[in-house]
Amino acid sequence: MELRDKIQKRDAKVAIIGLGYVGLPLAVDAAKAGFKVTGIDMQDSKVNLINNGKNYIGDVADDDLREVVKNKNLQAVKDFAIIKDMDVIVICVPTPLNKYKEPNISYVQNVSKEISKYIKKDSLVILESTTYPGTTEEIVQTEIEKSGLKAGDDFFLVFSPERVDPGNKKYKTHNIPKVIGGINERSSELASAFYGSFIEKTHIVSSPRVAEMTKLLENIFRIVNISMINELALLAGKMKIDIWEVIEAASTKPYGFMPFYPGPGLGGHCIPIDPFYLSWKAKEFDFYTRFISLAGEINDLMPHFVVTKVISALNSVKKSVNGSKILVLGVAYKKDIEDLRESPALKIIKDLIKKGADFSYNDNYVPELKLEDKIFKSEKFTADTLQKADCVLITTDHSYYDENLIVNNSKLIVDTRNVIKRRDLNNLFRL
Ligand code: SAJ
Repeated sequence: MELRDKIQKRDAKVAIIGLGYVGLPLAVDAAKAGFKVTGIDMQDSKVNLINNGKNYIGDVADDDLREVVKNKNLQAVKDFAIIKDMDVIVICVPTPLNKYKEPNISYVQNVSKEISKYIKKDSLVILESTTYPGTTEEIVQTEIEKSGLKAGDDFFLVFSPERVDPGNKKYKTHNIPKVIGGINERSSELASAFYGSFIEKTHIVSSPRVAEMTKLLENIFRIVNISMINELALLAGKMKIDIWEVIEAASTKPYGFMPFYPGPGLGGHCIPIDPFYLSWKAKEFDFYTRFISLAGEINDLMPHFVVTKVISALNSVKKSVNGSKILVLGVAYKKDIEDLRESPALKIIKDLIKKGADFSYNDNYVPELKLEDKIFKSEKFTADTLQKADCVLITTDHSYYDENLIVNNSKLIVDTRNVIKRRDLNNLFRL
């Protein structure tokens, strides 16, 4: 098997299409494993940064990127023509939703068309972008077979879901098992040989659809459980029960329980997005995925609920949002990362500004914030900054937030992330 030998010997030339938070870590890891990797991205900025050894993804080590660029194991281009020399082609482009929460599969479609123009015989194509079951065969295979090559014989085709947990210090590309679903056994074996050269474990399933569904199950599991705990948090609040204490107690159960935590809403580029790829596809089968829809509704409500919490907090000291100085602590969608995508903090901030709040924020991971047509700069996290605010709203639990500093210097605190563990404060309003 020529391609298999090339992979074993690291002679296979690898193209990674889409150099974002999935594609760049993968490109660097494959390059570190000894493959000659060419990243393809439509953005000049990304291509230039990479070719100058400049990193822009938090989960990639600057030195690693610099090293593989310096030793010429990684380069970036914009032009798809390079595909004609490639043996392994991995698609890591976005699969977003449009404003009606319907899949926008155009990036995958367009890239598949480009690959079809240049693909050579006996190459391996892998789709990593999270999508609905059927995409690999209905979109990628259909487009690439327009080249005249037959999937499974003339080229090999696999779906292998990306599994990236931004900011996770323990689980990186190399130690997160890789699920692989090929359109035939040879496809799966080749993908397993490729990933197996820099990922500790691979897990082969019987088809791309199983692999596509696996990824969706992982993320639907999260969105449903996060929305469930958000709903219980709303109820517990009304019942004057501390939901955080309840979760801590339930977590003592050594089996059959996994803690999820209430929050200001659901951010990130995966959990609020991916499940709606399945609910959309399900309609083709006259099937309505009610858990996903309900989860989406509850999570979408949380930012509004947080704004009402701020209103209640200010009301308790006879103040209105209008004209009050509100300091938001944390705008990233989760702790200790810089990513703003779908961040619930942004929805909350826009609503507060619309209500007349005098808004400022601190987020050491996000030095400046562009909202509508204004640019805000992150304030220093100091006693002075806290004292100036009429109300401090904690929306992201970055590790650097010091509970005592906040408690000792804030007039009012709305805490959506259980940063303030003390329960004896009458100026503290919590989820
Ligand atoms: N969140 C809660 N309560 C929780 C957990 C999360 O409110 O108990 C919120 C977070 O604050 C965040 C959002 O949900 O706004 C999503 O958080 P997440 O922990 O699911 O992390 P993501 O979206 O950055 O990455 C996830 C991966 N994370 C984990 O498994 C912990 C994983 O689900 C996927 O590998 C990845 O998305 C992906 O690429 O799909």
